[in-house]
Amino acid sequence: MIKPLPALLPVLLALAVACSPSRNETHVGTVRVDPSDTEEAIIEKAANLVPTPRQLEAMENGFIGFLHFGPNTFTQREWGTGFEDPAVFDLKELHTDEWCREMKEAGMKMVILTVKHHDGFCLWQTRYTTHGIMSTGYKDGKGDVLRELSESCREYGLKLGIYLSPADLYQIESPDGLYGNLSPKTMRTIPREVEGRPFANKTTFRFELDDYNEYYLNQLFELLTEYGPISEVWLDGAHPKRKGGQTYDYTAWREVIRTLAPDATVFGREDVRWCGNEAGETRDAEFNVVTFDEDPAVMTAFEDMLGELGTREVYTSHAKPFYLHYLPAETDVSIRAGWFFSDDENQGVRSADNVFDIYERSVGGNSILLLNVPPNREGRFSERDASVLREVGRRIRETYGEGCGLLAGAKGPKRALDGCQDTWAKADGMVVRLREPVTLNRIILREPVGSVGERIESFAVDARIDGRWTEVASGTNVGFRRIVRLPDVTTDTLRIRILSSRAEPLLSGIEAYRYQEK
Ligand code: OTN
Repeated sequence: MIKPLPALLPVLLALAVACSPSRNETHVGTVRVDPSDTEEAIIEKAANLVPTPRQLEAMENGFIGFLHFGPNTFTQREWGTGFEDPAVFDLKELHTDEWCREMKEAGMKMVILTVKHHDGFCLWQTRYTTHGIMSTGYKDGKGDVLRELSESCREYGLKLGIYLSPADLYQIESPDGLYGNLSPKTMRTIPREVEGRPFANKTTFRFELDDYNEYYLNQLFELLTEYGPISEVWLDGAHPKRKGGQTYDYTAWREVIRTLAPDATVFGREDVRWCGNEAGETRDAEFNVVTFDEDPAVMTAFEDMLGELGTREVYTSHAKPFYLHYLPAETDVSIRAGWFFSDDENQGVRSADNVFDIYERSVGGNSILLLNVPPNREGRFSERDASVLREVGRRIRETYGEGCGLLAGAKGPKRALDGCQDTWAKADGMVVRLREPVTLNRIILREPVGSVGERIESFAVDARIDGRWTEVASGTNVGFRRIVRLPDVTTDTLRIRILSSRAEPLLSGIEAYRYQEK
């Protein structure tokens, strides 16, 4: 068992001169590398590339939740076929308040619901198909899972995101299905009017579209205008089956999303990328400045980004011209063996130790943790999942507390607030003096990525022990947030050494904590 922790350890940060070194030219989101750029110029561009405000907010959210729910919950399958009778979604009760309470308590800032998974079944009252909750017995066909979730999110102060699967097996397999039906592209108005179901939002769009892209955009319009603010649009890259050479008109999707939900990040395209696995694995160095052959602002197809990303070697061996693009990784992983709830006897559930470890490596490794907690057939979280969430939330709170925690009692320096990227100091040789000797085993470092860029490639931390400097930890990059885990060390002075960086290394935050396992 874990004992309650002592209060946050007070550490003095010797940012006596919270200086603001002169800025290089920064670029927001994307910068082009020209054939004439030397290796030095490329590295300088990478070191001065900052995220968009949307991306910065996504990094600040840090820990967010995923809800896979639908016919698969009842059929106990991971991948539906599209042939399911909607009635298999035999929901009798729905406890979205409980989902939100548990996710909030775990420390999550947003929840993303699979409003439509690959099977094509819709969890909201869409106007454009009957393959969904309107054809089930839940509330006599009047129920709306997204509506209930959006109300609970509002009550619990959680942001809301939607997963609207681009793949759609119902539309692929049905005789009159729209996916890959070889329909010609013609000018169409989004949203398409449906008699008796007017829209309060009077925005309209005109695009040249085929049937499936029109269907997808009509649904996006409903989701982005009728359920309150949507903070993330999750575009899965999975393709269970393809038909008829169907393509996705992402240029139109992007315009609709940016117009109706300008603050929403788009997963799987130019705002947030897949980390590359679904097992909670993280890279030792997750650099978020990645490369593209084309300008991602106009790209329509985004391949999964796997393997080594964002290193000097990748930049300098890339064929020119190319684009450097800020693209944070989202580490998506399920608390259960599988994305959907199956059963409580045989389906493995990750331990709190395991989830907390993933949390520290992902949120503390310059990425975002998207943890899936699938509701069960009673419309609740299984107690096995909920107890893990509670324990993880307790460890996060008791170890890291609320907010930034740049440590109380600092003499002179400004407090670098969580997410505040405006104050920074030179990182190399930075000395942190504690008010008294303390025992610590966690250090958080932050770079001012929002205003300067990601620069640090490797660092070491020294502690003064018995009057001598001793190296107690080392690591790779820092970025938005690096959680450094080290054995218990008792000291009254810490020193940061930067071993390698792409430009002048700066820190906007340093914090120290003690995690107690027992
Ligand atoms: O079979 N798959 O489609 C698959 C198997 C294992 C791991 C991932 C996938 S699909 C993959 O899912 C990601 C989200 O977890 C992203 O959406 C990727 O774009 C997609 O390729």
